Amino acid sequence: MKNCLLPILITFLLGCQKGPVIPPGPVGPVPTVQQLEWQELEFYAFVHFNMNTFTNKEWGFGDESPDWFNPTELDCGQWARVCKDAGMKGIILTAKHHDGFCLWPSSYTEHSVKSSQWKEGKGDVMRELAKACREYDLKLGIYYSPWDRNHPSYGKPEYITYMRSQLGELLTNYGEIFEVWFDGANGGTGYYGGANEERRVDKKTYYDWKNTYPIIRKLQPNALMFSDAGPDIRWVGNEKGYAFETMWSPLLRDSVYAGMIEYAEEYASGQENGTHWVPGETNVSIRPGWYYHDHEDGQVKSEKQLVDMYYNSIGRNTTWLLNFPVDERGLIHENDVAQLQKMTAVIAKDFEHELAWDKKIKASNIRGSNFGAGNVLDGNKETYWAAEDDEIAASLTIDFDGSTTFNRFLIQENIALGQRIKTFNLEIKTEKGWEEIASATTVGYKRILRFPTVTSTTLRINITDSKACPTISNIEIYYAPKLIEPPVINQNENSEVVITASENAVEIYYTKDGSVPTRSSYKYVQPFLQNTSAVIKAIAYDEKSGGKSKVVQVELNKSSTKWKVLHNDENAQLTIDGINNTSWVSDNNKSDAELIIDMGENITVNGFTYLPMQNEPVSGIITKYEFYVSYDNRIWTRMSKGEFGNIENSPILQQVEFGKIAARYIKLVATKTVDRMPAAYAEVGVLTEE
Ligand code: FUL
Repeated sequence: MKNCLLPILITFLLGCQKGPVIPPGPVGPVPTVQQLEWQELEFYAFVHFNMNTFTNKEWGFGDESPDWFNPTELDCGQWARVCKDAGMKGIILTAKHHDGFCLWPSSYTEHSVKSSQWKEGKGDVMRELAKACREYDLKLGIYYSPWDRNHPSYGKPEYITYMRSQLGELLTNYGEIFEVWFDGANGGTGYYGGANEERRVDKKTYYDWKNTYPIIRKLQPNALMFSDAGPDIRWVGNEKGYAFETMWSPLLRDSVYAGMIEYAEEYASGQENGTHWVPGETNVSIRPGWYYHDHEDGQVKSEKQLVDMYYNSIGRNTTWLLNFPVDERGLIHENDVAQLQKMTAVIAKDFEHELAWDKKIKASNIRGSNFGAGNVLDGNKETYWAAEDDEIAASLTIDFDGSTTFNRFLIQENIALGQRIKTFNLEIKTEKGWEEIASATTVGYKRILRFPTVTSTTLRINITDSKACPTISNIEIYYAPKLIEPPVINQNENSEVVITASENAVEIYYTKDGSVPTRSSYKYVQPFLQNTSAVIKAIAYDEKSGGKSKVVQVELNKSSTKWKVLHNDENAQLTIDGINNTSWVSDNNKSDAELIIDMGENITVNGFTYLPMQNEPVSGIITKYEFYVSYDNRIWTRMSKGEFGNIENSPILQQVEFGKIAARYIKLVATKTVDRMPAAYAEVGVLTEE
């Protein structure tokens, strides 16, 4: 009798519990405790502030005088306040950039703040920032450039000792450090203590990372190290502010080294079969350059660009490291603060009301009652839904209990057990049955999908392929209000103004006299001729929602109409057409590496500008140049010779200043391009004194 009852009892209990309650085993590499905590920071700041701030460069050569470093109103408290208000969790400072100047009074070099006039050599930016971060409860990180264009020993074994000693100072004197950022740019020309030469290093072996990492670990066990190759956090392979659609945190780490050419293409998105947990970090600057240049005051990224970056970084399984080029005063510029605040306001609105938290949810499969579907809506990151071991495709269905309108979907895997999901899609119930509204690949720590607004009573999330049974810790659903983007104003080669709206549904109004456009201004219907100087301002209105965009404005200046590029190829004129999206590629002859412009009259110039090609596929970006002026197109005076720092990763407008000189002709000579292809130019111009 007893023996007969036992199997019945066991069957009954299992029936109630549905399957075993043991958690799924880990799949592939898993994060460390430190990596898990770091991932939750999500959003933190980069500050590029160093010698380049005062020399107006992106990369210094290493021969700069320490005296030039002299902020007038340095206030790290302002940086911390701005970051804290934006919901950022930490600040990483360029303690030493490629030019070797140190923001702290290092005992191992004279090339530091201690030799500057700032605070009579008694200042220490690292200390001021550490204090501000403590006050505002922010984490502190350091950027340390392994490449040092100032140090006499760079390239020799002694330099590694120097680098380690400096890291020792940074990692012991400023409290807890959360991230140590190693740049992949390594080796090249430099001052090197006066040698003025090119020094190449073997990026794989020179820094002896194998023995350098443990030193850092010992001094700061909780700090994570960043580089292309990790070991803890990896680069996303671009400086434009986006991670890839498919983003695996596992990486084939042993195949990667910092600065490898093929990294961006082959490794940046991680690998499904990656051997180590090395999650991505998306780094981008709020302006075109990493360092402050006053000519970029009007080029701070727009609200729309920043919002896109949020979704394309944090929404794609990476953290977001947003850079502020702190200015010569030592402050985050007002324009940058304003744009940052606009972005955070949009994001706050987008995620204001969560729509699924109190709704009914069921799963196609669960491994046991501890792993029920309700765990994804309970707001507790420790609990999660898991399917049975061999279920690599499964679905969750949310019943909204009435029609619900939404356009954002947020999902998180329980990454403590590894990243699993390979593909998933979303469907809503319609009168005709299930209709797919979005599909995507990886999830990881967090994935956010944006899609056109839909209304339905029911949402189904289908995990269509996974490395092992899915484990989901969180799902959130939102309705984000429409962001109406400002129109884009351009002038074509026939001097016609073309205004384009971001969406068909909106109407555009504009003015030509500098006044603010409203619905009573000119309504834009087609391109119009504008062959005199004018300030064009435009605005977009969405009749349906009643919303309007910000006002956008351009100054159309016809002063360059007297200009002519002296070249038989008609297309060479594209380099002075004022349109950034058109460019001219010189052909292979050596003489074509020269671009000569006749400005039509003598002009007093004090610099020149070069904008590399902006359209993909980009080629012929000039890295080294010479710039000449002439009265007669026969006798030329060289005004400048040099390199455009970081132009490969960041192909932005380059601005080079020199002493005032009157000239009618200018000549830009490309002596080296990034890919050794013929030089290409989007725009070339001159700087003139006001
Ligand atoms: C790059 C550097 O060369 C840039 O100057 C900047 O620091 C950026 C964050 O990383 O590799």
